[in-house]
Amino acid sequence: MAVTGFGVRTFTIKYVRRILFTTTIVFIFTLLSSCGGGKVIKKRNLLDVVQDATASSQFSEGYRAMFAFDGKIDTRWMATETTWKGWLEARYAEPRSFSKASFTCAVQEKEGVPKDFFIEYFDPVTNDWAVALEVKDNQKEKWSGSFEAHSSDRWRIRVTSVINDQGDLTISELTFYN
Ligand SMILES: [Ca+2]
Repeated sequence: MAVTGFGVRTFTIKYVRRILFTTTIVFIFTLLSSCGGGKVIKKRNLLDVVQDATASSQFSEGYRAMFAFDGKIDTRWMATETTWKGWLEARYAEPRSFSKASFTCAVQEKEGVPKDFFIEYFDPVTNDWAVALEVKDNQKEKWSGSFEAHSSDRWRIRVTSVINDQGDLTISELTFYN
């Protein structure tokens, strides 16, 4: 009897503990949801995601424009051979206000890394591209720069020369942000 009673008590305590644990989790989740914190973060992240990407050219299917916006350093966009210039555009679901840009090129000997380039946004008023920043003689594989904030759903980098022309124009990751 004593052993059975002990077994029932242990089982009951475990059961009550599980209910208490589940209730606490549900309570915390409800509390966070009512604050709206989680929803706001999710919405902001979705807006910052590049919806579509295009480029002046692509070397092959393995070097698509979208590969410069997938968050992976081992995938990249590359233009067609022998041009050493071109542009890479990010499109967003809604106009986004940005004041900074950065890129990373995971390549050897700075092959195909942008040297002279423009950061541009599409201006719906003039229906044309506008220059947010002009960069001359960049020598870094990991570049970042800031400029006066502009709002647009289309942002791009337009490159006119590369550091080492042994490789064609390429970018592993391009980011526009604030
Ligand atoms: Ca990538």
